[in-house]
Amino acid sequence: MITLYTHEISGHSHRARLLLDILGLEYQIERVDLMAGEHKQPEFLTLNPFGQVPVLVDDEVVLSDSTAILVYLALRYDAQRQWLPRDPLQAARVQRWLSVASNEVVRGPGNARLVKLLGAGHDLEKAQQMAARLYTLLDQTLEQGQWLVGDDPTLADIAIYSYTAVAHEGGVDLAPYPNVLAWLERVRDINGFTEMTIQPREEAA
Ligand SMILES: N[C@@H](CCC(=O)N[C@@H](CS)C(=O)NCC(=O)O)C(=O)O
Repeated sequence: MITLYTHEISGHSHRARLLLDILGLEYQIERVDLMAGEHKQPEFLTLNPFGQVPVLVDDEVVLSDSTAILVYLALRYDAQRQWLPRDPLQAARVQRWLSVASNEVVRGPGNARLVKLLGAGHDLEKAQQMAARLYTLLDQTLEQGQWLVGDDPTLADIAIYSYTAVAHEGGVDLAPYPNVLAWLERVRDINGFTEMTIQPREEAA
């Protein structure tokens, strides 16, 4: 059985959850109370010494880092290799966007959202400027095609989606980026898609 340790406010966690849902995998959610500091307690640190969600447990496998989890799930459970293509150049292009998801997305829209939602001590103006630069480039990329890499959605789209969908929560307006807005809708149309704002499963039950 797969278990995903998450918190509902976490865009990193949503990436992992989104792929689990799209692949139609059975899994359970273990909510980690970030506000209560549960992620820094010894029990959780044995799963991820960095003290961060998400963490995926799949039988004997314990894996942290959202993009690492995406790669693992795609290689293990997507026999068609749609989500992480076999072609070396396409795979490298997907990796390029996974790096953007771990860097520019976090430092831009991610940090702006943390300031606005939780009062985190990041420089809001700088984060919003980084977001504007990121979405200008993303908009240009999406002028060339429907998806970030190739003709079908890949891990690249999943990894960039989660924080982009809630960019407004960090005061980042996506109206100037029509290609990004249209792409968000295309991601929402993928079979199995689930939005980040849904209740954690144990509370919804
Ligand atoms: N590189 C990690 C970053 C994960 C991350 O920053 N998670 C946040 C929640 S969105 C967290 O757990 N923060 C708590 C902390 O860093 O203390 C990933 O991609 O999963």
